[in-house]
Amino acid sequence: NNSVSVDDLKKFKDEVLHKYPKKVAKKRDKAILLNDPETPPQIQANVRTIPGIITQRGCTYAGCKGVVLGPTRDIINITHGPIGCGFYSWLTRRNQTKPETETDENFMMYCFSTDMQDSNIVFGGEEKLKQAIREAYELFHPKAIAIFSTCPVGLIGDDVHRVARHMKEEIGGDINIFGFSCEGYRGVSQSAGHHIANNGLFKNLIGRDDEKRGDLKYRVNLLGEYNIGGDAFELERVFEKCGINLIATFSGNSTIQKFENAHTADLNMVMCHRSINYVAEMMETAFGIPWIKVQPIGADSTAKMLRKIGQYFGDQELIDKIEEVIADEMVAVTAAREKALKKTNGKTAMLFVGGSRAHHYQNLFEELGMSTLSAGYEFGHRDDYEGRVVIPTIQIDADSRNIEEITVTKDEARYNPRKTEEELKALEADGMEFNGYEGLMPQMAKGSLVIDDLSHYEMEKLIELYKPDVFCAGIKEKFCVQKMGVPLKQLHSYDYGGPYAGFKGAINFYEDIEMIACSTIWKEMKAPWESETYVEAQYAY
Ligand code: CFM
Ligand code: HCA
Repeated sequence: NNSVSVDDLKKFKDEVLHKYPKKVAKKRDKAILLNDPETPPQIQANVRTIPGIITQRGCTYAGCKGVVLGPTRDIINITHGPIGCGFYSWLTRRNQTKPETETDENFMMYCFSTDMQDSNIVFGGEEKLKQAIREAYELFHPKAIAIFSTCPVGLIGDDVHRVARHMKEEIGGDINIFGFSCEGYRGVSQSAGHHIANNGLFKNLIGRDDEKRGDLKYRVNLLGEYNIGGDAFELERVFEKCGINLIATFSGNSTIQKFENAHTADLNMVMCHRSINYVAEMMETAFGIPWIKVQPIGADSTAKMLRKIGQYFGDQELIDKIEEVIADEMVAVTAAREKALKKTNGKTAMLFVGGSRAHHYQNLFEELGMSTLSAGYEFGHRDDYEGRVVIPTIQIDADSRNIEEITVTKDEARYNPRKTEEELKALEADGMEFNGYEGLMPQMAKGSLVIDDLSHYEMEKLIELYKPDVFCAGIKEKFCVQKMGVPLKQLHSYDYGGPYAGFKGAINFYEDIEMIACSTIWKEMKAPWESETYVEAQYAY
């Protein structure tokens, strides 16, 4: 049985909720739901985690420094704070990068921190920060330096923006220095850090280089793709094969130059909406670049993304080329899928990750004939769960972009998660065709269990009751789950594998899931010495 019945949910909720204090139980109750894809129930999301519950979430500094700015190789990222924040965010997120020449700058393997001490906390750390910037500049002569605030910086009131302005003046020349007030305690999760990072990208980098657009056709940006395990490399390969020109990826395998040029693109494609939708909206407003939502996780949805691009540009030559590429790539994909399907078909999965992958990776499981019994985000917002309206993008003549062409109604349509019948009619009257909803709940089966900000205790209960064939989460969950006899696939770091995006990525995923979800080793959880008869037999003679 691949869905959870109302009775099952009741059983799960009874078991879990009665252990919590009354107030906590009341709050958690609103974050645990049975799905209905037609009319998704309202979920509690993006609210404060209950202290002590053992959440999977990260902090605002992680969302800003680690997630959004981290993958850009030629900015020196200085963590202003005690050494722990810098050290624990040093190369842990598997965002890869590939400098184009041997002399291209790449600072990603370094960890820059002001290493604040007691005296800096008491007397202020701005002088130490200035000194760190001088030192970094003298050693590397970078084009840009970014400063990231950790919790104590906000608490003692160091002004990183003032320091940035001061040092820009002191160093002079073209250097770009800017700060982020991304103290870990801001907001309720890393999601606040994404927003702060998006604002900083827009203010300090995007659109600074007004290079003429040349004769390059089909210019696109890919937003919300961070090159984990080489995903962006695979997507770059696919775009190139189709003749689509990728101006910038935000921010996998990116450079300052790419951001500065990003405003010359004709179209923005948004992959992880949660972490980068603010940039998409700001670029649409300021430069008139429309955006579309894409999901290049899964071979079928990668093909769908390419077709959307073809349709957007409406050029028959491009459309034909895209079909040719899809047909070519699908040969190997289909062979790998058929091989894996023999074993994976009918198996079950659970996904509790971040703010978009718990949704997108369901595509790959569907392709493997596997159903998702339960899923949820760590920090997704209600629209990520309940779905956003899918409306076609307006086509704008690339040379006459202006703000007026973007109607307010259209922006609102994207932001308001669900619509009433009247609102939908009004949209249609405005000339917009309603194409359903895009989000986790609209895609999941009726009766599947949706849980926001899953606690450790709830995770253990889920596994005990439903024993999925594979559980997808992160490093904090991995070994606890595996000790319960269920394989855990990390959907953050890919367990050091990948890429999983695009066509080749799908093939990698099929192979990896077949290997871990269909292995019989998980039934051998009892060590030989735990079985009395075995021990006795060994010592009997
Ligand atoms: Fe977007 Fe991401 Fe995710 Fe995310 Fe993240 Fe990540 Fe993630 Mo880890 S940006 S929301 S804050 S897809 S780091 S690359 S894997 S939790 S699901
Ligand atoms: C973060 C980064 C993280 C952590 C992954 C994990 C990532 O939240 O700061 O817990 O395994 O993808 O590296 O989400």
